[in-house]
Amino acid sequence: MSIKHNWTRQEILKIYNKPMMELLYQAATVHRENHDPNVVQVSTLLSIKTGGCPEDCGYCPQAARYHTNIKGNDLMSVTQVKAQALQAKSSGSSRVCMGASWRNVKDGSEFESVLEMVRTINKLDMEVCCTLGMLTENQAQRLAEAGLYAYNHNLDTSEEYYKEVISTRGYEDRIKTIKNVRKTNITVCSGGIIGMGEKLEDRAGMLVSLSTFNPHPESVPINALVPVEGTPLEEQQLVEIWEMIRMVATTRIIMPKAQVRLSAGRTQMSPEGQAMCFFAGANSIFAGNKLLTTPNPNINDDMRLFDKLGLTPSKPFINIMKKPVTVEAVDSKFNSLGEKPKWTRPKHTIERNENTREKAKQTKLK
Ligand code: SAM
Ligand code: DTB
Ligand code: SF4
Repeated sequence: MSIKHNWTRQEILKIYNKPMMELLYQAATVHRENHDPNVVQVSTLLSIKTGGCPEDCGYCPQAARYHTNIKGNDLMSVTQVKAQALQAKSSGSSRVCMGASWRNVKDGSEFESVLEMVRTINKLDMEVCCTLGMLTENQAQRLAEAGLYAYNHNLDTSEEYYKEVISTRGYEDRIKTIKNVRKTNITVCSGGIIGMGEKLEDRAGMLVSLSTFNPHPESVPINALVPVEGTPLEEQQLVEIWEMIRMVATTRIIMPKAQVRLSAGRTQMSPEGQAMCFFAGANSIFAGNKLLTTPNPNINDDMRLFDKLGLTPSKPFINIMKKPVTVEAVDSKFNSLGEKPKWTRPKHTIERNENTREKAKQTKLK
């Protein structure tokens, strides 16, 4: 089947709502036509800057305005990052994804350190991914020169439901950031979260936004909400495994070449449930005891599951893109522009977020 970039919500919902056995058969067929079904890519997350974020994302334990039990820290050093990357490599991981609790990247010494982290990990022959918030074209070019393999920036949900979860940043800016990444050789990693109280139409809406990008994102993380105490979404019901399977299968069918990543929420899933997600077309996971701030299955349990299912972790750089060449800082063609981009702040009121913020203020006063 040729790659399609004009999927509609109706078409996507029709796939999502198929009888389960039909859906699984179609997704597994598309998966085999486009990938080795016995190979799963393994990424390790590393929170290089944790907590204290100014944004109001209703799902996120790192938003400073809510009261969660996150121990924040300053930006990690390049040496610390190198040590963690080596550890990830020895446990079978082919990619390190560095996350920062930032609204957007700011030019300056911290960004220079991140560029050095990218150079360092690329030289270890691992794929390097970053998720640092909104990004200008110049910043994307500088990351590409340093040897970045992928940039993660999630749409999270549909444009309509996004407004009910986040008020401090706009959907358009997220799309703009992805387009800025596309102007470089960096691959795009973009997906979202299910289980935030959205309708099936919103899940389909998010998949419309992702699948109308041409080319499609090279990787699509599907997260199940991890409801964290103190966040506005703390009381959300856990996503049923069937919903995760349907979402993974639908993503696989409409974006056949993408790496579909079974992301947050795996501690809530049984080994059998995860196996069904792999059958439905998931071919990547986040491994390691921690995601950014919340628990993740133990790597030994993951490797035992791989053994039982006959799955092997993939080697780095076997997908679309070859290993990027790192340009050293002194040879860089792109200077820091000291930009101060005006990313939007919609600032509408989300009652759930406001109430949680108020509750947090009271708790902090006590
Ligand atoms: N600050 C940057 C940003 O927002 O783009 C990067 C880090 S942010 C934590 C990366 C992604 O993690 C979010 O876009 C969201 O999809 C996911 N995420 C955050 N908290 C989550 C949670 N509680 N459950 C599931 N996914 C979550
Ligand atoms: C993605 O889609 N999921 C990861 C990664 N990209 C950065 C993050 C999940 C975070 C889950 C909540 C936490 O651990 O803080
Ligand atoms: Fe900040 Fe990113 Fe969390 Fe939003 S998702 S609060 S931007 S760390």
